[in-house]
Amino acid sequence: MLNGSICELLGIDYPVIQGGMAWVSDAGLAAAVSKAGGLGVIAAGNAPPEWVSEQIDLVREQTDKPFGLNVMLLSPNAKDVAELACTKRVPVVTTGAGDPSQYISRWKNAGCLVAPVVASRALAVILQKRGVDFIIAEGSEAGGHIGELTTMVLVPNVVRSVKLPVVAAGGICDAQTVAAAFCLGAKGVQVGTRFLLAKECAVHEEYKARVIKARDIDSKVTGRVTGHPVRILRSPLARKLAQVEYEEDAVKKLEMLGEGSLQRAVQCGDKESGSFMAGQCACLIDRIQPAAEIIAELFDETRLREICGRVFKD
Ligand code: TUI
Repeated sequence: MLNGSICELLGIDYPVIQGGMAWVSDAGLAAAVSKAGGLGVIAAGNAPPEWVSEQIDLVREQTDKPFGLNVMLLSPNAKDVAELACTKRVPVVTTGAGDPSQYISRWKNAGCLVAPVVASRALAVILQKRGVDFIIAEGSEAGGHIGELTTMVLVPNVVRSVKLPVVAAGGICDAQTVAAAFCLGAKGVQVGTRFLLAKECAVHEEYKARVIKARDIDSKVTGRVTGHPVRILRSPLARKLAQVEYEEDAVKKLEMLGEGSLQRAVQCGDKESGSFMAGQCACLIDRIQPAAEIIAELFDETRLREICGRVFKD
């Protein structure tokens, strides 16, 4: 059940891609997810190519299974990391936070599968023409940098607009939301926030504690005036960001507050000035588990049958 085109295309057992979360998605998490039958993804974020190269080698030391590399297009290192994907023959490249058009032919010539994250129908249509292999449509329930549209609207709109398989992202964290994504026409899911609570995820224990205790109203979108809105959990930093948003020189002030804030949350659990990025679904999850157990729960066949059975009975 549910293991169609995406599994065959990627050579994986479950149609789940681990979100490429900057500072979070390292070789340890990616290898755990790939070993468990999903697609583990290393996030380059703003990191230099040397660090990314090391992480690729570390994944390959731990597993022969396919894995991905997420290229964050706003990074000053994006170009070098994009080239690294070719030289290291990374099986799958995902992208975020921009239009990857300029890199696609290089990646395809190097034999990579290419899956951009999009936040709008228009970019999905353009990237289909450029020859990507599938599309990841990420709704604004997601954590980190987000677009305007919700998963509920974006996913079916992209599904009806392209011929390629579509993977749904944003708000997907359990069997119920996996079933919902497939109802919207997706052929797979990308999951970020739930993997923050994987045993193999090396974020600071304070970060995990905050995700565990998050309520629905603890999710905030900051930095809208910069043109790069970011969803984070409520914190002193979130409050400061909201305060300066409409002040003079807001963009500069927001940049200064944001600088290094994700790293401080991930590595130090900095309660004052850390940026704890997480999706809205943080309020739906509350347990640290091995990645393999998370994947088993996402695709719990009995549970999925029960959920879908209920949809058609009522
Ligand atoms: O990229 C993400 N999530 C991220 S990136 C990130 S690092 C960062 N930190 C602060 C500010 C900005 C980035 C943290 N979380 N998700 C994928 C995603 N892509 N969400 C939205 C988009 C997107 C937005 C606009 C993709 C394409 C796009 O196109 C605009 C264009 O250039 O056509």
